[in-house]
Formats: sequence, C-alpha cells, structure tokens
Amino acid sequence: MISKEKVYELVQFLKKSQHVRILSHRNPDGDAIGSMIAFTIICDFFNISYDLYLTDVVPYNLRFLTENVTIQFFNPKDIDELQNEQTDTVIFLDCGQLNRVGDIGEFILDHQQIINIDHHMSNPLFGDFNYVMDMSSTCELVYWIIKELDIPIPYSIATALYVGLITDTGKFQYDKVTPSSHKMAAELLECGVQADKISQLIYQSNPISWIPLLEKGLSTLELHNDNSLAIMSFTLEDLSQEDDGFDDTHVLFPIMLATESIRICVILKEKNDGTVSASLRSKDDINVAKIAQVFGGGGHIRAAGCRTRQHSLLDFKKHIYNEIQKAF
Ligand SMILES: [Mn+2]
Repeated sequence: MISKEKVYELVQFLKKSQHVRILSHRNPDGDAIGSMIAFTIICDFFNISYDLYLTDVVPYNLRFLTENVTIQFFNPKDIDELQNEQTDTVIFLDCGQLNRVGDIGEFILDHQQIINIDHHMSNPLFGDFNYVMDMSSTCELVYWIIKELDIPIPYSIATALYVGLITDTGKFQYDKVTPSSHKMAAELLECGVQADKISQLIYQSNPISWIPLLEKGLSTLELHNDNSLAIMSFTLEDLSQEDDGFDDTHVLFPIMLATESIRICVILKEKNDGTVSASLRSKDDINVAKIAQVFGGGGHIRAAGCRTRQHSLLDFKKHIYNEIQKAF
C-alpha cells in the first residue's frame, strides 16, 4: 500500500519547486494523459505553478479529456525557450525509462530535479525522487497519493483517473487488477464518474477511417507458431491519411487476442519521424517486456513497446520475430 513517508517526501520535493513541468511518454495513452491531468490537482493544492508537455498528439479517442486542459507539444525549435525558463522540477509520469518522453528528455537541465512516478517494474529509478509501485496503472498510484494527501477530487480529475485505470487494465481484465483498483473505481464512481459515457467515448467513438485501417491491418496479418503469434504491420503510406492520433492498438489488439490460439500479438508501424515502432501484447506468461528491452524499449510482462531508427519495417519485423522465437 501507499507509504505516508514516501508521500511526505514527494511533497518536500514539490515544495522546493517554483515551477514544475509535467511530462509523460511518447504515443500517450489513457494512463499517461490521465495521470498528468490528475497530478495538476496536487500542484494546485500546494500552490505550485506547472505546465504539461507531450511529444506526440493526444489520441483521437482521448481528446475529450484534454478539452479544458492546456497541453503543450514539444518542438525542437523551442529548445532555447525551454532552457531559459524557470522550471526547476520535471515530473515523469508513467515513463518506464527516461527516454520514453522522447526528445524533450535530452533537454532536462542539470539544475532540474526529476520526480519519477511510475508502475513499470522495469523502471531503473532515474529520478532524484522515485515512486515506483507494482500497480494497475500510474493513475492508481497517483490516486492513492491524492487520497493520502486528503485532497478533494473534482469530477474532471476523477474522470481522468478513471480513464487511466480502465485503459491500462484493459477494462479490468489484466493481472495487475487488485481489490485496490476496484476500490479506486468505486470511489471514483462516488465522485460522479460516468462509466458508461466514458466507455462509449473511448471504445465506441473511432473515426470512420478506422475501418479501412482495420482492413489494411488484417491484409498484412501473419500467423506463426501454430497460429499463436500474430504480426500486423503498417507502412507510413498505410497510415498517412489516418494520422489524426487514432490509437489503433486499442482496437486491433483485443480483436486479435480474442482468438483462442493467439498468445502474442505484435503491431509494427513506420512513423513520420523515420523510426519504426513495435507494440507487443501477450496473453500468458511470455514476457513481452523482455523482448522489447532487447531493442531498447520496455513495459510490462503482457504489454510492451520499442522503436528503432536503425532498421526498416521488414528488418525490424525479422529481428523481433527471431527474439520471440527464443521465448517460445
Ligand atoms: Mn501505465
């Protein structure tokens, strides 16, 4: 459970700050964005000014969360500005590694203290203050911190926390779901969270462009190892018209993993910045975080990711395939 001492230590770090910058990882998901928004309530409570920064766009189905929130997007052109201002504390949320924030991570300055709050057990504790716990989501950790501090939770923050909880647990299906996750959900519902409305916004609000994307994905589907390994790949061309932040993994992984024989699923994507990304999901004990780590990525046993600059889509697929074979 949450430690009073640890929360007290976090508050001491925060109180030393004039201005904090709240960050989360590339390709932000519900837990990344939810925990960023939720953390603002802690800053507000202690009267500490903050800004929120991301490298990549907010996914299409999570934009309802950020309607009334100012999130700035890191642009390498802003480096001078970022280096010149008063931020003295940088908060990393849901980042299993420092480089998960993308390029902005390279511009963390010497005088800036790093607070690292996360639930990835592979986290190397890169912060000056680290709070890493084995929980369903970073939102769950932030929730229990807020509760420990006795800060009242308004509807908007409850919604952000709930979104992180349901998306990172695959709607309460994954192995990190505990009684504490359900307790949190129950208490958030008491704060007025509308579970049905949120589910509809996240899971039943895909843009119409997802249908041709699904078609493309299925047309590239490869099955290996007696139909237990599924790989889909998207070229930049496949994605170019749909690059509106639509988070296809939420749609495609559940479809593939619904198949009895499929144990591991990989989605490869060429990105605008010249990298190729791989998202991996596993249904049983094959540890996909270990596979992602081989390529400099990371994550959880059943959900992980990595990206490369060195390999083409085809090459990367081959390397990942080979690595997965070792795990079978
Ligand atoms: Mn997470």
